[in-house]
Amino acid sequence: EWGLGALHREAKRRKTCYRAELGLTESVPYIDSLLSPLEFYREWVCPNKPCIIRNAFSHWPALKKWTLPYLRKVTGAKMVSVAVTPNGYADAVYQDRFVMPEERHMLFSNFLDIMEKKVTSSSIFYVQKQCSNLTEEFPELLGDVEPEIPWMSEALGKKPDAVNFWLGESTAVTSLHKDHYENLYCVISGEKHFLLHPPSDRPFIPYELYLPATYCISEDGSFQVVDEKAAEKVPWIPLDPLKPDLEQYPEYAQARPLRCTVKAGEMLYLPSLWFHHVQQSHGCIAVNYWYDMEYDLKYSYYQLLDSLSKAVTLV
Ligand SMILES: O=C(O)CCC(=O)C(=O)O
Repeated sequence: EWGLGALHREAKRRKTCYRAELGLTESVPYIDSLLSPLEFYREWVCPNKPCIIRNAFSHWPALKKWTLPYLRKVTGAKMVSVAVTPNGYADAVYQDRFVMPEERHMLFSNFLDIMEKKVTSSSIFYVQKQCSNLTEEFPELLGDVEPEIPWMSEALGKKPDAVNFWLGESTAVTSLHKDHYENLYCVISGEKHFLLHPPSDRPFIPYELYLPATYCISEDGSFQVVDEKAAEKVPWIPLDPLKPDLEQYPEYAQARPLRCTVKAGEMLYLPSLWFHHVQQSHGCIAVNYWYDMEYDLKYSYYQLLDSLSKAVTLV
């Protein structure tokens, strides 16, 4: 007999089946031994499933060597790009704009003074330039890691598009977004806290169009949000998954975030098109490898889901 209770149970069962069919789990699984490139491709890349790999880079000198004093000794005298914001949010929605950080060129040793709390500032600093900044701005450090992850390059048949270096304050947050990369995210020291959504959660995640702007610091030290000239609007996610506004975005209640902490010595495989929001412990050091995704059927289906989600929002 199909009473309301039975209908609810059936709906719940179907939802569970659909999540299981998509290979979605309640938590991010750990793997301890390194698989062959083919096995890794078959078991994780193809099904687009995240995992945390232990001991994937235990041979890197960086794990022992990279302390803040060591980084100061090796690269302290160099000018590097640092994202500076008043609130810790670079590339995020603020005051109805998509606001990018002030990109400050500064001596790395001055940045380290802030990280080591030798100098205080009301601004928030994060080395997070995603243009292969490890190879471009910190080549001295490359020998302590690897220019690519050999088994991933073999699995995907390509080299990484970017190798990025991340170091920042605990108040620096990366807002919810997704990338078209297969991402191998390696934590060297400290920890990163990821909140993840599978691409299939797209219908529940709001996007809106925003004029792009940049934080600019004035002489008195206050920040202004300055519009980019003649720029097109940017689609971005206005929702903060840590305190979602369910009155404004009720669909988000149906999304199922997965949370995981990636500790020093661990590598997160973050598949392409997964939404991620990232926080960190103070002074966390990380390196990640972005491999361009295959624009295959998975991508086409995601594009279809994206178009359908937009169409439903417009109705
Ligand atoms: O570590 C972070 O703050 C952000 C990482 C990220 O967004 C990425 O690797 O795509």
